[in-house]
Amino acid sequence: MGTPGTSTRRPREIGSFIGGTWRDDAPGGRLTSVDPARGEPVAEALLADAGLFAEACRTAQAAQRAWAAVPAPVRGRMIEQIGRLVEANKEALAALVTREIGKPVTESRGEVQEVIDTCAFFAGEGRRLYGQTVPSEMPDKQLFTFRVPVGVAAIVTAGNFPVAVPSWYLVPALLCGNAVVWKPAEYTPAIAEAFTELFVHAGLPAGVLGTVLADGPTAFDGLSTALAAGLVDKIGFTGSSAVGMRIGELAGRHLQSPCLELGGKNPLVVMPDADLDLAVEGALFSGFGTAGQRCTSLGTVIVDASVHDEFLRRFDTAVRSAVIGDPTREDVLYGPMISQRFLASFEKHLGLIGPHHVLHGSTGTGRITAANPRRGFAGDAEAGLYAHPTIVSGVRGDDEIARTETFGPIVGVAAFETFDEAIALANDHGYGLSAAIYTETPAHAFRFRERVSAGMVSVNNSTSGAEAHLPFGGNGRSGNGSRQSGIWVLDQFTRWQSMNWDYAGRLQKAQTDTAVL
Ligand code: UN1
Repeated sequence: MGTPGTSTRRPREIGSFIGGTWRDDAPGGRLTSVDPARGEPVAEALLADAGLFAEACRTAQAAQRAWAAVPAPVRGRMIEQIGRLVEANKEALAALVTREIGKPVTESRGEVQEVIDTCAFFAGEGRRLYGQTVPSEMPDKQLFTFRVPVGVAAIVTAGNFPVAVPSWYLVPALLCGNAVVWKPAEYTPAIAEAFTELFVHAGLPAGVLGTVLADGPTAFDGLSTALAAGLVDKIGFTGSSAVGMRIGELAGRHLQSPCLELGGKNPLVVMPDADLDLAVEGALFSGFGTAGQRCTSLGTVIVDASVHDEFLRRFDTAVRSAVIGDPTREDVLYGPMISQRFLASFEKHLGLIGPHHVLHGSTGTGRITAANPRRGFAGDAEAGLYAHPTIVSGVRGDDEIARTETFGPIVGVAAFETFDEAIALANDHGYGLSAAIYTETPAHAFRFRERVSAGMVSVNNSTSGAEAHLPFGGNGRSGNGSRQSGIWVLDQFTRWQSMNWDYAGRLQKAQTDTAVL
């Protein structure tokens, strides 16, 4: 018998999905996912080992050829059907995202909507997937280009966007005629199962999509084995820059170029002519929304010295009055950290606060508990993994806190005197994902766009909130220049093949038989 108030019910077990069936073995051990707002178990992941990962890749490879032979418009119809199913289950899927990772339900709905939008975009792409006809330098000869699927795509995603970011890979990869092995975050087994089921119910042939629950090091070993055996043709990875670098090295040894979407230290510049209330709203959302657990979360606000104190005063007021707590409420700015690991990592980053910094935004730092309370808190502080919001002012360019991704509800504020200083603060951390500027002057906005090293630039909008049909990705430590979403991701999941067709009836040699006028 359990102690009073403790549930003895075992959570549901979820294994990997390989070749059209759910496995019930756990060669890599077990892991319980926990509702981070309530501390209750959600599901138990039956983890795979490296061998099972490689087996999933082999199964995918065997299924890929037949899938590639399905006409692209028909594959597009399948994507359309996946989108329809996701839409019909939007509320349930959003509720599950909220339950397993603590994302506020309004944002979970937005995340599911992003999946629907991605499906809508790529369903139509099935009828385009254009190649080209290209003129030849020789007479009686025609050149063509075709997009060819790469083969098997191994996709490894993080748990902070457990359905939207996977959809950015899975949907275009499948549309292009690839088979996919997806390794979701091992601490989101219930979401991974539900998401996989939606793809399967749309009618995807067995083996074309495999889902492997494994921890990071095991997946890395599995990937290594599968690459050596020629079972993987493209890796897609969203996660930390440190792991991304290791994946890049591994892929490079097999002459592969992975699609890497990594960390960020995203700046938001406030010019003297900015609408300060709008800038505060943007900083609040991108700094503290989802508890700062996005790769596009705001890192440092870089404020013109003439408006610095006023901006800080308003930002502090906004953060203090924001509702933090139970993610099932419609009004919370943010809920708990995704898991104990995310909370612990965030708390470690609080050590980056130095003696010259000043804290704002809250009455405490670290975890919100009864002993370390926060005014206006709306949740079960003892059971949930809630963290105080923290604003740190007095940040300088060479501070660790200005250069390190913190992945939690902490935002730095730095002052600048000249535009060059603002650009240096915005760039010198080495990441290059997303950057925002608040200004009423078009010239400032365009100069910023030109000089900031970021894959995505916002003017008078926050650093987060990408749209499903714009290129997504970063430079420097944020990635390897690959881009996701929209038509640009097609270059990740297809390779260009050219064909030349000579109807001259004699051998024409390029460069030699070229007519010179
Ligand atoms: C991520 O955090 O990995 O731009 C992606 C955004 C989201 C995607 C973030 N739609 O905020």
